[in-house]
Amino acid sequence: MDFQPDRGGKKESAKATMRLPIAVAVDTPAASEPSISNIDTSSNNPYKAAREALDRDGFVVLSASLFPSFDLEALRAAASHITKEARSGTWPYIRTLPKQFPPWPQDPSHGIWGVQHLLHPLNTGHLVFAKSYFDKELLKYVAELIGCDEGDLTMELYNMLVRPDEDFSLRWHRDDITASATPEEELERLNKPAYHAQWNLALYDDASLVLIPGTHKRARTDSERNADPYEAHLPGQITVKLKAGEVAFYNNNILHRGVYDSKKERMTLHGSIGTTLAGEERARNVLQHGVGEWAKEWDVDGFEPEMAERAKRMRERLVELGKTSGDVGFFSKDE
Ligand SMILES: O=C(O)CCC(=O)C(=O)O
Ligand SMILES: [Fe+2]
Repeated sequence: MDFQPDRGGKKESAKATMRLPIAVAVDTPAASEPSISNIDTSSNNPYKAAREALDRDGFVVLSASLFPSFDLEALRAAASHITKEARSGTWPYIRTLPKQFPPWPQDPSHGIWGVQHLLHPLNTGHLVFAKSYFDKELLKYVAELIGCDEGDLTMELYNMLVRPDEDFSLRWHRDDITASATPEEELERLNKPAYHAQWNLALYDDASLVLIPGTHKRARTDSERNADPYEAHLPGQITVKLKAGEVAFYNNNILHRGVYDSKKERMTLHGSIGTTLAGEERARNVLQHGVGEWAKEWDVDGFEPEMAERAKRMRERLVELGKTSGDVGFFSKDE
């Protein structure tokens, strides 16, 4: 993880420009800026350290050494296979350019930036992906980061973010709070528990995720609110630089964007897990991706027994969420 110094927004309002001395102060890394957290095996209690960093900064990077059972080689092979199918139109669950949010048309002719539903039983590599999604060690972090028992964990999403064929970026956003939300509306959601753990597991080095630490706990400033949606440099932003095998957990309502380089291989597993404590708070964010449709038919054939048990229970909680929440619609259907 490197600090990426801010160069100031070009679209600041007159009001924001008047506060220039403060904006200049942000240019020099200040003591109040969150430290970049990279947790590894040298931590006495890496679970607690990860939770503290996530609560404080809204994201945390965990070293590959904390997940010895991840098989990068097998994951890369399965990832390449499904990506090839996705680009050729054989795998219908894709994120297509230039759309940012679901639903995505199933036509890959303008290129893709994501492959959806890695755990779908029709994906020939689904067991390889399941091994990483239901990994015992990963789930221990997930429960600690959410602040719930492992018995409360709910299966959500396992997708993959891939290199687009042309440079492409996502606008600044929070995953489940609209850009038009008032500061009060932003705070109403941000003051509640996150109720999920979302992560990026990089299979190749990845520097695509850009975020502003601390924005998971506060409303946007005037300059963030008034900035161009694709503003390249907002005060305090950092680029999350992951080496292959590293995992970044982040609160998906942190202010963030994706900036994608078509010349650089990207295969980053993008997962989320929820909790029964959330009630229906997560329903739209998860079910809008269509996971409910196949998860209810899914069995855990081929899983080793202990993992099958965990997976079955987590799957049941997802199916239950689908039943109780009914039609959830989409977060931002046309964007
Ligand atoms: O590319 C990334 O890591 C971020 C993706 C993202 O923000 C999203 O899918 O909402
Ligand atoms: Fe996002």
